[in-house]
Amino acid sequence: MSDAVEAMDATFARDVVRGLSQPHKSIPARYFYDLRGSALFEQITCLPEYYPTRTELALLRLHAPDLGRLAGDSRTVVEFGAGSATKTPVLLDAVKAETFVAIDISGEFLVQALDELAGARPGLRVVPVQGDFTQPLTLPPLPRPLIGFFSGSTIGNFGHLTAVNLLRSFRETLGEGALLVIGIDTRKNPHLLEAAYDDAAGVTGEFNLNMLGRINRELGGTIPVDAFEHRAVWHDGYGRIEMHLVATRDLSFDAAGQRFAMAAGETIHTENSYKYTLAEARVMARASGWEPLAYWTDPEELFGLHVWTAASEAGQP
Ligand code: AVI
Repeated sequence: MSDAVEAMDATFARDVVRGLSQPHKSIPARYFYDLRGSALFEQITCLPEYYPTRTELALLRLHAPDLGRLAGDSRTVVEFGAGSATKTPVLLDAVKAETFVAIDISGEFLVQALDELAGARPGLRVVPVQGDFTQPLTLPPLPRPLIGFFSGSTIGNFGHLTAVNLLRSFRETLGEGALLVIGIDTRKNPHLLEAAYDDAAGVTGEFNLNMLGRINRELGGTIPVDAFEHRAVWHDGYGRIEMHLVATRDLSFDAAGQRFAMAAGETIHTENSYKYTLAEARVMARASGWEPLAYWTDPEELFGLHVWTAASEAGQP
């Protein structure tokens, strides 16, 4: 086992033990994405109830000419995170990108995804950067100004303070004159939201339950996965969808070398997905060193595509 894999296992074990030892049990959502979890997430993005992916893609296509105009002479796109085989090419074409920088923690993923992109665009210079995009990064020398891309409303999976810190860190990484193209899911009818996170085919349930399967596979767990149910609830006060795993009976299990017990009805909180009004999204932009430049939504206002520009202190009294 490589040192990196061992360190990852140790972090996973520590986070699971910490999360399951709290009075309200939780496990960080980032642990959804093992190989099986990533494949299930891909399936989720195609579900009829899960509107974000297709709506954001349609907005990118519809506003490609506007994106091209706003980008001006910027020809370098920097994508934060795993990226999307369907959305990324639309932005690259819209701004006539000459250089594409993809930042992801998983080197393996990067190489595979970038090979595909580069294959289809022989003129594009592709620069993989393996790193943790939640921290400011020093990028290699690049033609500037840069266009950041953060799609899928991934920002919604972070709490407000963490989200602002993350966006501030993007601002620092991208530098003066940068643009950020960011997809942010909107607040809407709770029935639509709950259906999107609890689909009829049960794929989101499988995605959620896979977290327990992963603990069993990777951390020597004995969790009776069949004794858990998926639950997705909208919390209006917090402005977020919460995903939980509910114990359907009293049970106990081992995980990462520790014993845990749960009473029937007790839950493990696995994900928050925050939704933002336009006004809230703009406050978030300004709180993190960005100035809102453009905003597009679909006729039903299911999803928001925002373009922000790096705010400058120049000219401030
Ligand atoms: C990755 N992220 C933006 C998704 C979301 O909508 O919060 C994850 C997801 N969870 C359940 N369905 C999709």
